[in-house]
Amino acid sequence: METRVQEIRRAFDRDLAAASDKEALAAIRVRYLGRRAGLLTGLLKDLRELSPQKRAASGKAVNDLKTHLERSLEEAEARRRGSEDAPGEELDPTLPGRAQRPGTSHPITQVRGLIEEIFLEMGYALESGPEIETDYYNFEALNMPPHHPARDMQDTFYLKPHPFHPKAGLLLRTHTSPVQIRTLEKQRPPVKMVALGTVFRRDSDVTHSPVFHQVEGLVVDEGITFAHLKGTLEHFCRRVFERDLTIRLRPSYFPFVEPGAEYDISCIFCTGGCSRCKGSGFIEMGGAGMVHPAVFEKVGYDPERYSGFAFGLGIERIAMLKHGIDDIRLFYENDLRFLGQFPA
Ligand code: 2NM
Repeated sequence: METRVQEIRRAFDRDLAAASDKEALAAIRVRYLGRRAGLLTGLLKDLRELSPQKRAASGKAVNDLKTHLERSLEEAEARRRGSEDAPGEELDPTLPGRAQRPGTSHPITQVRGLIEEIFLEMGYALESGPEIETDYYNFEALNMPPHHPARDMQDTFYLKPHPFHPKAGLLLRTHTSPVQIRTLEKQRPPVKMVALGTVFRRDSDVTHSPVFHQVEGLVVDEGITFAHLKGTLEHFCRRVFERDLTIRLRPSYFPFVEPGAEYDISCIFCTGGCSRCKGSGFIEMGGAGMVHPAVFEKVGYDPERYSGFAFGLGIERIAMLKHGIDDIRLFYENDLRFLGQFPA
């Protein structure tokens, strides 16, 4: 009898070790503990046929086996349940996958790219320069001496001297015009360039950000006129807004141009008057003018021989008009509900 008990125990241990899933465990339970034909049930039946003395001797072995079978199976089943998904959390392979939404470039970057493309088509060179500038390049070379009142409109951020930039009076550029000055210095006419980049002003509301992006263009050669300027602005604005429109120039003042003007486009939202053009039929775009002789003197160009036009505009402003956005801060909040609306 004891031999039989040992055989069953060994066979059970072997079967249990080999059981890899729920079904295999269930089969083992039936095979060893099954009430009608289980191996243990068979042993218990045999036990009843023995004489009282033999029964007492073998009884303990059979009982120990019973405990072993029940405990081991119980444990194996518990381990098995633990490694399964909790009820209601089973993997459902029929569910659709989670979409991977590819990123896109920022709407300002997209509009910047479009503007670059348009000027490249017209034969302009793209130039760039530092965002930290000297007073000379940001103001003085542009005909704004130290106490010039025009500096008030471009209040900016000044850098304290630091071991890495010990020069006093460095500032964050308030426009990209310093790039025009640097280009005029390193080149001789004909000059035909645009500078696009980040600029900084102490200014903040729904249409003004202390950090924004600007485009400034400059063409210098013999015989450049105001007519060239107007034609250039008209072509550029038609291309960027993808529609027929007209340019309106209004006299204005910038220290670095003479004559100077602000330019508008005929309203791209209405034909007569709406809230975006405030009933005027025109939308402000930027400033422009003929390069001031004092600027030419600073870079060593003969103002009697050369003339040039220059213009500036804000990239955010173009993006807001193109997409009908009314709050500039949306561009800087990095909210994907906003940014996701500009697939590349
Ligand atoms: C503007 C408006 C008018 C401008 C002038 C120059 C330079 F350096 F050539 F003199 N660069 N940019 C200019 C002229 C910029 O933006 C509102």
